[in-house]
Amino acid sequence: MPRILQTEQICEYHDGDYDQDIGLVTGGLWGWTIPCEADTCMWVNGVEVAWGRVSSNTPARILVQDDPNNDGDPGDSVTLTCILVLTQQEDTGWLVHYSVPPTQVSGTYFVTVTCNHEEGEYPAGFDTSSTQETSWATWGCPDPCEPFCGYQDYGLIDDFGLPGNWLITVHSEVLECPEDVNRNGVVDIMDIFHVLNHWGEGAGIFNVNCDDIVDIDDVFDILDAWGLCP
Ligand SMILES: [Ca+2]
Ligand SMILES: [Ca+2]
Ligand SMILES: [Ca+2]
Repeated sequence: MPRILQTEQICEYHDGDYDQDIGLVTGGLWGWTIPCEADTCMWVNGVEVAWGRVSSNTPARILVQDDPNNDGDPGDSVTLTCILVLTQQEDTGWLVHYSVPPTQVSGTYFVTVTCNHEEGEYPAGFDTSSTQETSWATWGCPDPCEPFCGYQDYGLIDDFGLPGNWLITVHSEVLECPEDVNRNGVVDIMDIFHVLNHWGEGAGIFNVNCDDIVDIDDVFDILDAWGLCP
């Protein structure tokens, strides 16, 4: 049964205009990142990216990452989801939509795009007409799904003399009736069994109250919501 998702939110800092593109001068693997805020428990389910001058269908990755200390600095980010995508509509300014497996986020989180490209390519679409000082870059890490490998080479692009905003747009939604973890329309003992089977895990469908761990508090939330979903 499909999840019932409602109340969409969008996170973006750009103005929609593709003014420039950015890549590593020598080519190689790097990442570009924006922070987002989830006021409540949200599920990221899609990301739009505008690609710069890079060969068509270049493999890239889209990451959803938690910010453990919620300070908006991605040096300590923890990857929740990392999906392989191919670049499309390169150098057109079109924001290409990619579906992301629903990923639970709360507080500050990040969306990062990583790409290993050739010298002379510039995969990251960039809006230079203003800056929200929220666009980060990272390089020097070998794993495309772990682009911030322990406070390595990274920073706000404004600090590198490149003020502007990445052309990234993030879509997220609130999950209705989160206590119904098996999504069958009723909150009952089966949901408690599912939670018990995932005891001690972190973010995900079984973490009903959206804190750091699946534990007794999630069971209490299920008991409080007992019965049919609204
Ligand atoms: Ca942080
Ligand atoms: Ca249920
Ligand atoms: Ca919990």
